[in-house]
Amino acid sequence: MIVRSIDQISGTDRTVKAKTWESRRLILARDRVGFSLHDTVLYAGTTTDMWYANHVEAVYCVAGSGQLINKETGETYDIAPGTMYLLNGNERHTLTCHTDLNMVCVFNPPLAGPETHDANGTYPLMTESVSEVAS
Ligand code: 9YT
Repeated sequence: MIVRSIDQISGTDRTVKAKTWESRRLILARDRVGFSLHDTVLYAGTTTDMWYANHVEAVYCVAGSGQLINKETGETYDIAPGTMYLLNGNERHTLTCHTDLNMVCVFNPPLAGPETHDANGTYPLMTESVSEVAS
């Protein structure tokens, strides 16, 4: 069993900051369970373009409000506590934050740890051996 808190991973390589968000990566590839689990805060007033070409991601909103656009279809969705979206088709999407948005995110395959978005909003596919080096 693993028990781990946000406080314990603050200031470690499990906490990754980008321009529009901060991700606390509670479970990573090095934990060897087949997925990663992140507590993410996206900052109020920001818009983030993303395209997880190499991963499936489920995102569950626990606090805040915003708007999601599926760039493949043009559909828009209100994001609020209790709403989940699942990127099961590598969809390009945009998330706009009306307030700070607190999201719980699950990635498969699991992230290795240091991933941030490239110019396309994509995370690289990092291997287990890379994640071992990072641990
Ligand atoms: C909702 C979303 O994808 N935000 C970007 C950060 C990402 N979820 C992460 O690495 O935690």
